[in-house]
Amino acid sequence: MSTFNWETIKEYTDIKFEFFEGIAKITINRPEVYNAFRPETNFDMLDAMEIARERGDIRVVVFTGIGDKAFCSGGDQNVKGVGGYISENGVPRLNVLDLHKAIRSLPKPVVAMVNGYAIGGGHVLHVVCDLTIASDNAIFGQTGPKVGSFDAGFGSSYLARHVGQKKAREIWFLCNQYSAKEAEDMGMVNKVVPLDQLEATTVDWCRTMMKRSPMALRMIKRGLNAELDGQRGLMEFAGDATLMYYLMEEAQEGKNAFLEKRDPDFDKYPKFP
Ligand code: S0N
Repeated sequence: MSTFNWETIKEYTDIKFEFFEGIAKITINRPEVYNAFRPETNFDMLDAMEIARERGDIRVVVFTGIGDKAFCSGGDQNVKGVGGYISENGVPRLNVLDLHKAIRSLPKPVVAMVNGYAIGGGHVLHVVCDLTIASDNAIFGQTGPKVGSFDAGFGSSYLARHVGQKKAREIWFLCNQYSAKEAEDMGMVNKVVPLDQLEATTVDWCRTMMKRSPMALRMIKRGLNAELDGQRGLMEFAGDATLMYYLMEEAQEGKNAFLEKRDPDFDKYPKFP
């Protein structure tokens, strides 16, 4: 039971999407399968992420799972078919990858609030988030090579940035499970707290981030992503540099001169060393 007054932003079948004081919370709501995701769950989360991107009053996004058993247990094995997870219209998909891209791309911090098992694709989900806060009952691990799947994308390469190459290989090759404390010691969890303090701690961290400069956080996220994301990461970083340029009078002068059919006067703007 939450002590915070979360308001529903939009109703979905597979998730809850709520708002409280600048924080948008996406809760996977499939307790019967330990919050495993199916294609429709990912479509719901993608739609929520689009709203979170557009709404200026949403400053931080939190991912979690319903209940106290699981954050997310990965892809729903009941709908796994040939070529992917079978969506309601019969099409096989791996659209969780679109969610990973949306989390990386969102120009706001994304926090995984891990309240139980973070397993398989659920483990990848927390890895992809910017920060992870876990309850002391949380359990982490990959299962892919045991159940016929793998994530050689962010789920491996970004994980290796957190825990190092040897440990990342151990996590994937052995498919062992790790306690929250072990995950924290490895560097893939920021903080571990008792379950009854998980949401309050997460809200506290979000409130702290919301006191910081949003543009500074945005650029830090872009810079940290760019190191791993190649040309796409550089493009997102460059896009935000362009955004900041558009905010300068120097850029306005170029546009105004064009509209006023005159030569632009860029001499009047400071030239920094
Ligand atoms: C989580 C585990 C360890 C919990 O064990 P425990 O406590 O013994 O509970 P169970 O009785 O096993 O589970 C409770 C109920 O929940 C159902 N359930 C659990 N997980 C799933 C699931 N993933 N799909 C469907 N149902 C699930 C159980 O069946 C049980 O239901 P009832 O009570 O009706 O019997 C344990 O449950 C466990 O190991 N779960 C499976 C974890 C797993 O293997 N997940 C899938 C891993 N693969 C992926 O996630 C795919 C990822 C992927 O394909 C990918 C590929 C490329 C790029 C990215 C990805 C990506 O997703 O990231």
